[in-house]
Amino acid sequence: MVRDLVVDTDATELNDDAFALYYLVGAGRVPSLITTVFGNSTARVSARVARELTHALGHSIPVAVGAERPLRWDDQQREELRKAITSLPADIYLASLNVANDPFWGESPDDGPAAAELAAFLEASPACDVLALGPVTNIARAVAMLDSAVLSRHHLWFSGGALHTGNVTGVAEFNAFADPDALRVCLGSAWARVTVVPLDVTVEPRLGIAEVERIRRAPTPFGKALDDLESRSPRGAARDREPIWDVVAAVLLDGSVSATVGQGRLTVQTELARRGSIKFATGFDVHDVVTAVDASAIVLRFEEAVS
Ligand SMILES: [Ca+2]
Repeated sequence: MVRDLVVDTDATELNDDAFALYYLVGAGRVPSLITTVFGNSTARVSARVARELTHALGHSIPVAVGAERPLRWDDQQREELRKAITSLPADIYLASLNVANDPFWGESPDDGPAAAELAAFLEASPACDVLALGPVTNIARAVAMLDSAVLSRHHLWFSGGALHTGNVTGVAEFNAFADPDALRVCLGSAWARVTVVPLDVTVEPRLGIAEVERIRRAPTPFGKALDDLESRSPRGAARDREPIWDVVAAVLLDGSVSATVGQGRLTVQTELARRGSIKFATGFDVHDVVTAVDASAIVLRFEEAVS
């Protein structure tokens, strides 16, 4: 039986989420539903990107707009978080959480219906992989609408968290930092399995210069899009492109490349000082955490699927 797939994403034009969507469709693992969330941009922008991208690939996949803000978002939360973010170094990537981003901190539109649509899909599906590529706000909301018996048929994959070094603060990765309360809900729910693919491994595979030069010449929608990106935003002769973070989780979910996985229990900190930091305790069989990957096998598999 082919398992269903839902992708929850904060895609922007040709970022790593978009790469992951190109990969999944190219690999024949077409999502039945895409839900979008704030993070790299707004949930609404991500939905537009996901629609355009999947149309370009010849698929008409339902795309539902989701949360524009984290789960816990009262005045006090917002002001404390804004203060904490203001004190971070200026070169930290904060995307929609940047304090200069009015739509996020001010009066942005209401959340879309993604959580309810995800819950309805999971209710009906016999077995589904839910691939979380952004903050997990929509998924936490969907979890709250479902019985344990429904959740226990499904597998959650989360691209994010950092076991050692974060990319927003010294301890926190972006997706975990953006909504640690939602991540706590998701980690504590009755999924058949939860697999976490942390920053520690998602930073490893990189598209080298040779791969980029080959892929951009491929007569595929991704090849054309990458060629366009290369023309608009050149890397400079001696640099590869950035890591392909979310692609790593997508490739591992696909099962064609294996990885080293540790069993244990993951917990996430929600208080401001250590917001989004995760701790992994071994000796439990609660969560699977990917601790090592074959970076070149992942890049090769990606290239095959999108070329
Ligand atoms: Ca993402």
